[in-house]
Amino acid sequence: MKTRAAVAFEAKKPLEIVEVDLEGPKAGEVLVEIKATGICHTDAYTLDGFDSEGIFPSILGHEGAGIIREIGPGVTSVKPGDHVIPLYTPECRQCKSCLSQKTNLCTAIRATQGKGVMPDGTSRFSYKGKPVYHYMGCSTFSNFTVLPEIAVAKIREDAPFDKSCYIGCGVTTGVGAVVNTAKVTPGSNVVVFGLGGIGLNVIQGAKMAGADKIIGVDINDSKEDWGRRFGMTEFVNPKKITGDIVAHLVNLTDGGADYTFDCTGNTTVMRQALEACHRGWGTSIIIGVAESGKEIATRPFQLVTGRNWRGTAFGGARGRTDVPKIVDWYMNGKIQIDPMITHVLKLEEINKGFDLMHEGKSIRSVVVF
Ligand code: NAD
Ligand code: AHE
Ligand code: ZN
Repeated sequence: MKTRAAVAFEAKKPLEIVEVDLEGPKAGEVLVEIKATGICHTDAYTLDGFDSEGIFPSILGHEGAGIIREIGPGVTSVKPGDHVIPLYTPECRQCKSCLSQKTNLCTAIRATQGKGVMPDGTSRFSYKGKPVYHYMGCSTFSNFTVLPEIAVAKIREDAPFDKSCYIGCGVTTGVGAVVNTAKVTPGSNVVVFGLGGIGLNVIQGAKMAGADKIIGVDINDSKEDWGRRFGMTEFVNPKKITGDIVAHLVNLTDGGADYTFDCTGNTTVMRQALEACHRGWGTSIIIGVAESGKEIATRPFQLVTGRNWRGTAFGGARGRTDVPKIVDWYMNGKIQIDPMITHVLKLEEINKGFDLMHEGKSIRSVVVF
């Protein structure tokens, strides 16, 4: 079939809206009509050429929602008409990682996913007879896409696509980092670095978990109002304080935070987040994705004296199990999504969504098909 898609032909170039060819689902795969997709900073990072696994031409996008239109041979867990959220972290429930119950990082298809192809080693997308690669196993910047069955979460049918798509990455990543990875406890002091589409979800997760102080750190002053809307109690712009940001935060939290979260992808900030943790127990969670080649550093003494440095992907969520529950949280009013969706765009306007993100003018832009 033919489908409209925003194709990343080259790094650092705008996406081009073209009709691509899409092969139907093979064994164990499903065809999904994407109804809406968010634009996450990770899409921009890959388009800008910062991803070690970046591959072109490809169809980016990994934060979508849609409807199953066709299933390949052997598919049993979903059927045409089911509403689904694509999962860049699948859940096969059979691999060593899934069976361990210690991680959400399913390994069933990770190797082929990182190479931009389906589990059989080929792409379903092509343009003018040449392959166009998949992205994070999802490629939600296409009106139709093919995914492995283990990489879709079936969700309730009354959830609106233009909101539930955000659960495909940003919401689950931020809220999940708090509840699944850090396991923030009531009364904790929390510091969140970077108040964008992920950081605001960390804030609402921390509020839900009963945190006491929730301090937001951002170099963009306009993020203060945003943070306060979701439960932030104090705001710090590191450019506006005198002295060292770590000392400032340690002072605000009576010796250091119980939990800190990096939602910037900046390795200098990651170090600050670790060092702003309380001696003896503070835990820093890296969510931000750093540019290819960047490394983190700190004095080992920071860890010797009891700080913990950890990371999380997709908020530690097991997609097929946890994503439907997060959709329920949204539908039941436990978490908010609507106010964070600042811009709704047509596919033809998708590059504007990237510009708004780089200019710090959006929280989430959503493309509706
Ligand atoms: P965003 O662009 O919406 O937000 C980033 C925020 O960080 C902005 O408000 C910006 O002003 C702020 N910021 C930038 N530099 C800063 C600095 N030096 N100090 C303080 N604040 C600073 O991006 P997003 O969509 O929220 O994504 C945030 C990060 O999380 C990205 O690196 C993205 O790739 C990553 N991410 C990771 C996962 C995961 O599973 N681990 C999932 C989604 C996104
Ligand atoms: N491909 C990059 C790493 C990118 C990365 O860390 N991605 C996160 C999700 S970001 C979503 O917005 C992730 O899930 N990581 C775990 C995984 O298995 O990819 C690189 O450095 O090669
Ligand atoms: Zn993302």
